[in-house]
Amino acid sequence: MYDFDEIIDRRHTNAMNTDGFRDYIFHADDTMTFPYKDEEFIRMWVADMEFATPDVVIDGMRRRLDKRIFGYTRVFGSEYYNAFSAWCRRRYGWDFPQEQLVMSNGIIPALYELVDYITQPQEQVLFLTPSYAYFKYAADFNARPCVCCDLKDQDGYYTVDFADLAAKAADPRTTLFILCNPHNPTGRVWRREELEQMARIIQDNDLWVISDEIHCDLLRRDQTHIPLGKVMPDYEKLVTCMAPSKTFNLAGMMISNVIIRSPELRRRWLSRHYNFDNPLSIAAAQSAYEAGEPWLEALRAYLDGNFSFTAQYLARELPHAKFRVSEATYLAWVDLSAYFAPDEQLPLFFAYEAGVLLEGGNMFVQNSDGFIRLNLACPRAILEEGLRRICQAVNTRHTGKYLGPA
Ligand code: LCS
Repeated sequence: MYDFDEIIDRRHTNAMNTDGFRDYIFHADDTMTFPYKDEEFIRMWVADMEFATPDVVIDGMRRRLDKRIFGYTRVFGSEYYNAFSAWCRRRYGWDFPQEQLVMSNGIIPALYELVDYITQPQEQVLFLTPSYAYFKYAADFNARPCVCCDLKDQDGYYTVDFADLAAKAADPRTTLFILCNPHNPTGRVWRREELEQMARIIQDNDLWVISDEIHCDLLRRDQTHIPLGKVMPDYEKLVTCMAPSKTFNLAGMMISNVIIRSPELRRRWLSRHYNFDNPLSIAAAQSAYEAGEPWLEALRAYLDGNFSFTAQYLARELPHAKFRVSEATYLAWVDLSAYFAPDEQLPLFFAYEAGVLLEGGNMFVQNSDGFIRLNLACPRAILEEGLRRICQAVNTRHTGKYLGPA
């Protein structure tokens, strides 16, 4: 019914994925050359998908196109709220009042603003590492220091070092904790007990918390997402971010949901935020929440298949790689430290030696040396070719070297 094996040509669409990699991954311009033509790369980097957005979403945009006028637009009334809140109730058993919902042209811009609105200069922002780098950039942008709490890696299963988190949260300079729930890049779905422990630390230290739940719809089928808001039902200093962008491959539409409990923070947001939304994006997001669920369930099944395929492939071809299927996201987090020195520029190695674009190492702030992150949201045939090239490049380089027991 849905064809996730279809290979779609993304050239000439101004896609970051195809045209923006030199700048984003390598901080280079068009003069940077590779032994591969751009169209020969297997692209497993930025977190968008190689799958078409569902037809119901495109139909929603088409209905809006047919209205023919695209003047200044904002989410008014209850239709959008009804669609999105019903989604949260249905899927997460979680609810929030309409007045708490504000819109943003993306979660990154929301993080940049929220750090400004919430913290004072000298106050510091706490998050778990490895981390999606924009948590750090949001602090840097506002000239706020960061404090990082390294996750513990137990055979590829990441857990929170609660003693360290509690100590860093207790520092009086720490006033904001940004939680990635579920976690990019490790793919962890935080269990209820873990969220409860984090909640206690947040409460004990009276911290603000932003729970970035952008990946919450994309879980393996045996996993369940718990919004932090459900664990902290009465905590006012909580902001929750969710979006249709990852779920339905709509990142370029730039629409996301920010749920702000504190009336004071909401007032600050509404007085300073440039509050307009794209009319096509509203139509896309609303249609997705109203009618996109069957497609999402099929997508999740396909992604589960891509993860098991990857696990089998790596176990067979790269026995010293450590990999555990991510509980959430379409991102695989692979430990190649048996094969590479900690300071190796892994994205550069794989671009030159394998013709694969991926992210890795210090692109995830810290506690990430020797790791690569592979975007598995692509047709199986592309995934297979990407893995083949990655394994071949690593094995070619290491022919004859003893790497220790698998
Ligand atoms: N928050 C997290 C945790 C993300 O992983 C991403 C996208 C965003 C926010 C971006 O939100 P937006 O502004 O698009 O609404 N993650 C990406 C990544 O890991 N690579 O490319 C994008």
